[in-house]
Amino acid sequence: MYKRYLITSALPYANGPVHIGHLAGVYIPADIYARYLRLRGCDVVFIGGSDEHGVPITIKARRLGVSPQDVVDKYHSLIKDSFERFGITFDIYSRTTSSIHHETASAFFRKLYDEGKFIEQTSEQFYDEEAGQFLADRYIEGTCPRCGCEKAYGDQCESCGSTLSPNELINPKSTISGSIPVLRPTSHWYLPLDRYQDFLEDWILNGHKEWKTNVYGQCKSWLDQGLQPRAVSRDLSWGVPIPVEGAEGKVLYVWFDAPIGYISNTKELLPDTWELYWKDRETKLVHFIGKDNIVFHCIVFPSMLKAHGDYILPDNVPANEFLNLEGRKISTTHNWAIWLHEYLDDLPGKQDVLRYALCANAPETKDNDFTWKDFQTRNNSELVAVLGNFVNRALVLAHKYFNGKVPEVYALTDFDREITVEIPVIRKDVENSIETFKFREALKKVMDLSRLGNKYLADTEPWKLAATDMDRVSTILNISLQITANLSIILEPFLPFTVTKLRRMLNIEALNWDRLGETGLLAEGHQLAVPELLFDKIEDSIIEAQMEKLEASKKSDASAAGSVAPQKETVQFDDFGKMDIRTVTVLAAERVPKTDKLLKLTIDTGIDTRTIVSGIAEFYRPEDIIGKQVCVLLNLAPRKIKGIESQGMILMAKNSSGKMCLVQASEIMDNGTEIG
Ligand code: B3M
Ligand code: ZN
Repeated sequence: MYKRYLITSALPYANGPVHIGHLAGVYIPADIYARYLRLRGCDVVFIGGSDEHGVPITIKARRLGVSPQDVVDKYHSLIKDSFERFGITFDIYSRTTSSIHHETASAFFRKLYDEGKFIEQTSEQFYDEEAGQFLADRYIEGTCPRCGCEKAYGDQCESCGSTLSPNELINPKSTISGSIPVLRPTSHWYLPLDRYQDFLEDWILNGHKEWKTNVYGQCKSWLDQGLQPRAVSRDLSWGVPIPVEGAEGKVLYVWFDAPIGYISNTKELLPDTWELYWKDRETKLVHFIGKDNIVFHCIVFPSMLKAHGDYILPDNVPANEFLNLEGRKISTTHNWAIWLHEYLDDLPGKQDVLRYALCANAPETKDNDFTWKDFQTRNNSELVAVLGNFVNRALVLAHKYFNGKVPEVYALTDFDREITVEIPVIRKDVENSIETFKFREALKKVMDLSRLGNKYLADTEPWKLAATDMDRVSTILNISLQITANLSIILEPFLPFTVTKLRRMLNIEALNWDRLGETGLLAEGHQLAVPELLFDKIEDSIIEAQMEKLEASKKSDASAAGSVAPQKETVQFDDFGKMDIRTVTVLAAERVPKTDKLLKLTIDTGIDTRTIVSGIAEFYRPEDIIGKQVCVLLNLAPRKIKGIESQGMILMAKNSSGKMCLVQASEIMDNGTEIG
């Protein structure tokens, strides 16, 4: 064993909530590992945090008309709270917008810069002259050269899935101003990964043959292709500013600063001793991540650490594959996910059921599928029928025959011995599995201990002996209860909430891992508490409700993907003629306080100046709309909205997924011009 352990788990982007895929792939395995090592008395630091930089966050902010800081503040607390409620035992969960992170990442860059570890290169990149800024690939939209979809992004077409580069787009347009971007030279710093090729080949391909095959294989394929320099800076205003003179308007590339977040968060947690965890060779560093992050954790970050020189390298990177949901890829954009905060509200008190189902079905060696049916079966046929049933029988019988006191052991039979010698064997197996990052195998063996208990009770049938041989009943129940006490140790890394309940029922304190295997954990005569059920059966109606919820999101997504609303009833010309629709100009605009969707607009109608409240704040910021000429239904009866009288309605095009845009005349007309 190592002297200390530094466990990191990928820092989720703070631009959306976390879902079951995150939990299964990263946080549950990392938490099991951390809890296990702590139980063994090891010195462990478990680091988590939010990744709060990067272009998608700025895009989300722009779309919502709020600042990137607002976006990350909201999701950082939501994510942090979800993890806490699932019992993920981070020693710290911090964030990359913290000042300590900005300082740490900045100093890291500066040291490499001063030592000449970067190369500087100039390239041509798209620039928005109207907005006065360089455009990240995501900010450029155009026609996909492969499938003709008109809404492809500069880095990817979501319609056909092709990876693109912005100069392949036909008719590229800036999504910030709508103008046509031009190419402009810009210079950036690159980490010359090719210089680390030999070191990486030796370190990974020769030195870490024990890594999981998916991880090792991905690294080998990157290395076989030959590594290229990678840019570590971006022209963007959101991120850690590049600490070099003349680099105004440039920030660290998010994948340069994010892994440094592991270091910053350790520093924040342990201001005086953090270096022991990052620089002492007797520390074992393990990164828990998903498979899309392998190259950054096995190739890029180790090269950064190597370039810096002072740091240890990861000992292992047990990356997982992906978890699908009911046969489809989990997707935030298509709302195909089980969000952790919603699960916690919909199925209160069932954290361990999900922890169990996700671990039992973890995508360790290949992509796996989560289904609600499997979740129900895992609960009903394994947690309830095996684990819960055994514990309940042992406790109920002890209450029935011995008033809830742990009974004495009389003569042991060969069968009793056969059963009890199994416990240390299971313990060894579980240790081996956890230490080699095979958590589903470990959990299976943990469940073998409750299967063993069930088998013991089924074979000895103490309830049949009560009339004839109370000494034997006493021995059998003592052994059964000792097994439940062993379960309270071995289950802890996996099902911590259940263990708390179990300990309460057994009326014992937490026991260390090294006690696991003993048959005298509960003293004879020890008073047990009243038994409760460890798990409840999950009825079909609960599962059906969750399935319906998913189906509903599928339907709304299908309509978003192109179907249009059917034509409304026929109206007569006179009906239409009653509507007074005109061109008007927006003079002023402001957000309506305490709402996400509403803007208060002051408009010049050509007749008068009036106020209209419009639900477009998700799509337009006040400054985007001031000065625009738009179309308004003038003679709509006035209505009070949030206490403001709205005199008319701005015309908007709205698709079935709720996206809206303004309707405008194709040329500027006088205000008050009638439309018909
Ligand atoms: N933010 C990427 C992801 O969620 C990411 C990981 C950073 S770990 C330093 O896939
Ligand atoms: Zn395409």
